[in-house]
Amino acid sequence: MRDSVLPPHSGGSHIQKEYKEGEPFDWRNVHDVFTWSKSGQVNMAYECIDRHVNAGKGAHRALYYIGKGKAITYTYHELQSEVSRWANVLRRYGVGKGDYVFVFLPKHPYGYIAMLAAIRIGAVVGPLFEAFMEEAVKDRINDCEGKYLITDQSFMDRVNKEEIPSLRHIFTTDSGNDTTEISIVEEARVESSFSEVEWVDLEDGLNIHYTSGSTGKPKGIIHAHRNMIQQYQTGRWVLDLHENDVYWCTAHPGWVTGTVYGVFAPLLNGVTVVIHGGRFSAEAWYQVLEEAGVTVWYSAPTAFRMLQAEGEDLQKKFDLSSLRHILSVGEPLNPEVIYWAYETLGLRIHDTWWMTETGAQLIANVPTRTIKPGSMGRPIPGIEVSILDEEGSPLPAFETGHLAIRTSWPSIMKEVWKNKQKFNSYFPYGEDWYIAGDLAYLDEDGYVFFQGRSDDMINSSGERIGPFEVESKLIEHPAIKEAGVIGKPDDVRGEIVKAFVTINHGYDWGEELFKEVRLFVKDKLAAHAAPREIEVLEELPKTQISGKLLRRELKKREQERATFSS
Ligand code: 6R9
Repeated sequence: MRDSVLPPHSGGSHIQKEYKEGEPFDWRNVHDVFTWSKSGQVNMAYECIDRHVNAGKGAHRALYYIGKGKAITYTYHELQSEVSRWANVLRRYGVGKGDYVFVFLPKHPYGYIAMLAAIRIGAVVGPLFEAFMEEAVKDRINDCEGKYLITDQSFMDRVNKEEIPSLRHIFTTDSGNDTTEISIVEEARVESSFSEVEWVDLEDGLNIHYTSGSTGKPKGIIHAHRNMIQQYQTGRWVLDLHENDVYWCTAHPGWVTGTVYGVFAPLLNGVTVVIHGGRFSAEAWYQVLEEAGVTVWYSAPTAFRMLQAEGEDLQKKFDLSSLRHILSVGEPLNPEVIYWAYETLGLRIHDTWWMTETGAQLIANVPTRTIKPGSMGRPIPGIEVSILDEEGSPLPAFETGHLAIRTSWPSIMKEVWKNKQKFNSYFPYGEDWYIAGDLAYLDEDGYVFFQGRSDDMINSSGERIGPFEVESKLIEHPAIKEAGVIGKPDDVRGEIVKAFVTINHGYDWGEELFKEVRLFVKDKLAAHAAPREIEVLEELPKTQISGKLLRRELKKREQERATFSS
C-alpha cells in the first residue's frame, strides 16, 4: 500500500530559516535584496546579471548550454558583456524604452541573451514559441504592432515580412545569404562590452506573453518589472535555489514558464541555468541531468509521464545522484508519477500552480511541507486562496467551485494589451478576488485539488490551446465546412486536441484527407494545435438563440462514448 502523504524532505533550508508556517508574510520584506531598494533605479536585466557581478560573483557560471556540438558556458561576467554588446546593437538601430521586441529563437543561449538585451534597454520582450508557424507569429506581432524581431535565419520562412507592416527591423542570429536582415551576432562582435542600463519604473512593461482564450484570438498579457519580487522569492523558497545549484527548467521561453522560471527566477537567484536544445527524448534528457549535474529540475507532467513510460532500465543507465529537488507545472500531476519518482529516484515531485496572468507561482508544494499526491499544494506564504460559488461566496472544504486568489500580489499582470474588458473579466466578483478560470476544491488542511477549467480551454502537454484558434484554422481548409474543437482526456498528454467537423460537398473523408487537414493546421498554427483526432458529423450542436457552438455537447458526447467503451 502506498502512503497517502509524502513527508517533507531534508531540503528547503531558506524557507525553513526565513518563514514560520502559519505566519503572515509581507512581500515588502523581499525589497532589500534588490539594488533598487537603495538606488531607486530599477531594471530586471540589471538585477539578474549586474547585481551579481558587482557583488564579486562574475566568475560564477550563469548559462550552461548542452545541445548540438560542444557545450557552451557563459559566466555572469561574460553574460553581462554579451548582453551589453547586443543591447548596443539594438540601440544603434533605434530600439528603446517601451518598444516591443519579439524573440523567436530556439532553446539556445542566444535566445536568453536577446531577451536580456532588450530588457536592459527598457524594451518589452515578447518571446515566441519556437514551434510557431507563420500565422501564429504574424498574429502576435501584428496584435501589438511589434517593431522589432530577433530570430534565426532558419526561422525566416515562418516570418512573412509583407504581412507584418509594423516591423522596422529584423535581427538574425545567423548571417545566411539574405542581406535584408541584420546579423546581430556579427554586429555585436565589434560593439563595446559596456552599455548603459535604461532605468525604468517598477510598473513599466517587461514582457508580453500571448495566451489562448476560449473565444477570439490570443490575448497579450503584459507584465511589469516589479514581478522580480515574487519571481526571486519563489525561486528561493519554492525552487529552493542556492548559489551553487545547477538548475534546469525544460520549458522554452515562449511558454511563460520558460521565461519566468527559465530566465528570471534562476538568474535573480544567481544560479547556473542549464539550457538544452532539441526535442524531447528520454535518453537525451537523462543525459542532460547527468552531464550537467542538475540539482534542481522544473518540468511538466507530460514529460515525467513519458520518462516513466520508457521504463526503469533506461533510467538506471544514468547517474542522477546530483538531483535533489524536482518540480512540476502546467497540468494536473497524477499521483502515479509522483510515486514513480519517489520509488525510482527517491525524490518527491513538487507540483506548482500559476498562470501566465499571475506572473509567478501562487500555489505550491514547498519543500518543507508534506505532499498529498493529487493536490497542487497550498498557497505560498503571502497568498490567500478561496473557492467561490457562482455568486462569489466562499464554499466550504471539499466543495468544487471557482479557484480565486485574493488581490493583490507582486507579479500580477499589469494589463491585457488593448483589452480592458478582458482584463476586467478576471474580476467578476469585484476587485478583491482574481478568478483563475480553474475549478478546484480545498481539503480540511487547505490543500488545493484541481478539477478542470471552467471554460473550454484545452491543455495538451502543458500547452494551453484555445479551441477557437484551431476551429478558425480548420475551416480555412476547403474541405471543412464547420468545426468544433475540444480537449479529449489522454493518459500521456493530459488532453489531446479533438475536432468535430462537417464536410463540404464533393469531398471524400478518409485517411488521406485527415492527414492533409491535420498537416494544414500544423503548418499554419503549430504542431501542438493540430487535431490528433477528427470526427465527421452531419451537423454540429449549437445554441438555439445565438447559434453559438456548444462545445459542452461535444465533450459530453466524447465522455459518454468513453463510458460505454470502457
Ligand atoms: C504556468 C502555466 C495556466 C493554466 C491554469 C491551469 C493549468 C497550471 C497547473 C495546472 C493543474 C497544475 N495549470 N498549473 N493545472 N495543475 N499544477 O501553466 O501558465 O500556460 O498560462 O496555463 O494551466 O488550468 O489555469 P499557462
